[in-house]
Order: sequence, then C-alpha cells, then structure tokens
Amino acid sequence: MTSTTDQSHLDAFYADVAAYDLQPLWTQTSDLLPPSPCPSAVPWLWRWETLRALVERASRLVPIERGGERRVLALANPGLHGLPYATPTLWGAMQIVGPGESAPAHRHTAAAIRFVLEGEGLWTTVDGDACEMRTGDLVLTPSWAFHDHTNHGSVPMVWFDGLDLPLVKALDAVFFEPYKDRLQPVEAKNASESRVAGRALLARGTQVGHDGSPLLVYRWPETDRALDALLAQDGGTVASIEFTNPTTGGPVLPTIGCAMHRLRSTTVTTPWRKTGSSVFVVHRGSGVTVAGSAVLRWSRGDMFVVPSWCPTYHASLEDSDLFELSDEPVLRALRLYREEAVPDARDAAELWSSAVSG
Ligand code: 1HN
Repeated sequence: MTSTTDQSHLDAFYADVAAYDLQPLWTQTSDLLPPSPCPSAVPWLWRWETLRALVERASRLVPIERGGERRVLALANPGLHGLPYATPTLWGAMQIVGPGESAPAHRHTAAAIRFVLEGEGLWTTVDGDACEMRTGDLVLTPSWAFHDHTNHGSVPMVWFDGLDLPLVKALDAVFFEPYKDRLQPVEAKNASESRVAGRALLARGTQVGHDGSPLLVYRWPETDRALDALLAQDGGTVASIEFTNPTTGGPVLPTIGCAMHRLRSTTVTTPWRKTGSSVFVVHRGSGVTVAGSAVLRWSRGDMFVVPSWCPTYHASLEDSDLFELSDEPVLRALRLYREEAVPDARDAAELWSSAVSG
C-alpha cells in the first residue's frame, strides 16, 4: 500500500521530472519495447481509376511551377497521422506531366525512383543525361543529382514516384537546391544505358557523380525477359527479380530497394513477413493481397502498402506483375533485417489457393 504521503511525494516527483523535460522509462516500456514491431502504418490500397482521375483534375487546375515544383499526389497512409508518407520511411505518389509541359530542374538529398504507368514522349534529365521514359521502365534519380522532366509527346505522362524522403527527413538530412535555370542543358541521351552495355559489360573508367547505380534506366522489355526466363528455368509459378547496381550487385540506391514479382494466374505466394515496409504498384494483372487482417483486391495501376513485419501473401487471379519499392537496403545495412515464413497464415493461404483455382 502506498500511503498518502508517499503518493504525494510520488506525484511531486513525476511533476518535477516532467517539468525538467525528463520521462521515466518504467512508465512506457511496453510501447518502446514491444516483443515484435508494432507499426503505426496500416496496410492500405489506392485504386488506379481514382488516382488517375484525380491527377487528371490536378493537371487541368494546377500548373507546374517553381516552389510547388511537381504535380504530385502523395499516398498518405491513414495510420501516419496526416503525414504525406506511404510508410514511415517511404514516399509513394502519382505524378502527371501533360504534353508540352515540364517540371523544373532541382536536386535534393532524398533519392527517388520512377516507375512508368502511362504515356510516352517524356524525358527525365539526370545530371545532363536525358532518359526516355516508357511504360514499365524503372528510372533512377539518385541523391543530389539534378533532375527535371519534359513531356515532348502529345499525351499526358503518368508515373509512380518512390522516395526515401521520410527517412531522410527523420535523419534531419534534407537538403534541396533549385537549378539556376528552369531546365538543365541536355548533354547526352540515354547515356547511362550505353555506359552499362550488355548484361555485365561496364565501360572502363565509368564514374558517376552520385552514389547510385551508373545505370539510370531499367527497361521493361529486359525486366519482362528476365522474369520469363526465370519461370521457364525452374518451371515455377512465381519469379522475383531485384533491380541492382551492376557495379556492386547491391540495391539500385543505398536506401531504396526495387523488385518485380511475376505471378502466373491463380498462384498463391508463401505467407511471409520481413522488417521494413514496402509500396507495391500493380504493373499487370489482378489479384488479392492479404496483409495482416487486411484483404487488398488489386488490378492494374493500383498501389498498396505493406507495413513492417506484417504477415503477407499474394494471390493472382490472372498473370500478374507487382513492382515493389522497399527500404530493405536500409534495414540490411543497419543489421535490422529479418524475414520468415509465417506458418499460421498458411491455412488461410491454402483456402485462397483452392478458392482461386477452384
Ligand atoms: C520530386 O523531386 C519529384 O522530381 C517527385 O519528380 C516527387 C516528392 C517529394 C519531394 C521531391 C520529381 C517528389 C519530389
């Protein structure tokens, strides 16, 4: 029993501790040290039709100007208290640039990738190298590389933007600089692709001014061929590839992992969980992803989030390709990466399996 005097001493003690900007550990252990990760981000899905209609409205209403810089609608995870973040570490968004429009040149310490969803005729210039963007291509803009986008075509260009901005912001390492002119001079076209010729033939003496892959564009036809070859090789129904920096074999960017998963029709993947979060973009097909207790039904162009340590499996209703953006390189570098099959979720997966095939 605490006596009233003890209680009043305790109350006074806690008041003095708080007044001196201190907090006792013993009153908050369970929040700080849960037995396994308890993410505040939730599994969530945004539909292509709605996203596409909203960026279309933005393109009619809002010009692309200095200050705002980009016509981008950010995925704001409902678990993240109104922040414009898809996960605690990853920014995900849809961007639109109309015919004849450009988005001004700038650079920032946050690194970015683009995954092209629709359109043609748009070029992203990265440190002077103009990179043509086509549907299904992955384009990198590494940390502190100047970049701008120009649509020389006759149709709107729409793509997915993935950045490590929430992480860089949490580390208080955000720097930003507009280029002196609206656009950079184009010094070369698709130069990164000729430097990294063939599968593993790198031009001798290749040096890049940024801390990313010397290859800035990963073309869809090559990704497609690689996935088909993998499936043909092992006769399976699921193939996954990681996009890598050809000089290191590591991730495309120090903080950002990119992968593509191909699921043949009516395939169910092994229930799995891993530390770190992901944003998926549906490049092709349709299906269902079960993430924790959420059932996310997806089709082409949809985007969805899987939080850290969330038991997840995917079930395809037709031949499907899922692009995955993740913070896995960060967790690996910091020795925080863990992954495991989730046996408890298997019964549910088998139910699904018989449901989709039966
Ligand atoms: C950015 O620079 C782009 O260059 C896209 O297209 C999205 C989101 C936050 C901060 C900078 C781009 C961005 C961004």
